[in-house]
Amino acid sequence: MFWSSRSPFARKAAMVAHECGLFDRLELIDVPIPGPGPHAGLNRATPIAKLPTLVTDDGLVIAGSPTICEYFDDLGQGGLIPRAGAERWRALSRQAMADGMLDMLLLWRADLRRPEGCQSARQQGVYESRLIATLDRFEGEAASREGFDIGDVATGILLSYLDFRFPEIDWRAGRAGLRQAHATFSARRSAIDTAFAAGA
Ligand SMILES: N[C@@H](CCC(=O)N[C@@H](CS)C(=O)NCC(=O)O)C(=O)O
Repeated sequence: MFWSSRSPFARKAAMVAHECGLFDRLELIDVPIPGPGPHAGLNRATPIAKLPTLVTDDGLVIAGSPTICEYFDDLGQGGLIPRAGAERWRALSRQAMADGMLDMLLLWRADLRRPEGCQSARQQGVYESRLIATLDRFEGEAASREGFDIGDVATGILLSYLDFRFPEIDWRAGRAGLRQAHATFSARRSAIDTAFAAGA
């Protein structure tokens, strides 16, 4: 699997592999982001060159973290993605919301790295208000959450990414439910073994 220890989407896929008992069978190919140039292996596997991308021993290319997570859950019978009913759509939608927020955080971070005059304060304000609303939604649901599914993996990674790349955002303040849920998430073996590593 093409991945980076700094990519939240790659971490989600790696964590799901771990939860499904497949982590030891994964060969992780580190792709620096931003890299010095195109990565030949990744570009050969997928024209959009996104992390994570999985190539199976049979040569099947599986693109996008939700698809890769589903593949692992299916193969390893991890039970992280409910098979049917409202539970399935709830879990997948929570994953989609956390992933969508992560997409915004990547854009926010890219904007923050532009020279000051080229940044968009208005757009950053939009990212911030959506982040607050999303975290408040997750906080509202935290007390009634049971079990551990793909939505919990994605939410845990979103919160870890905030700690990793936006340490100035005190998302724990006033969100005791999420704070507790994240402490439990962070103690899982799969979270420890796939933790973000500092770097560029
Ligand atoms: N929707 C995709 C998003 C993947 C994504 O944005 N990956 C980032 C790393 S976190 C990436 O590959 N960035 C490099 C680039 O876009 O050139 C997924 O869930 O896998």
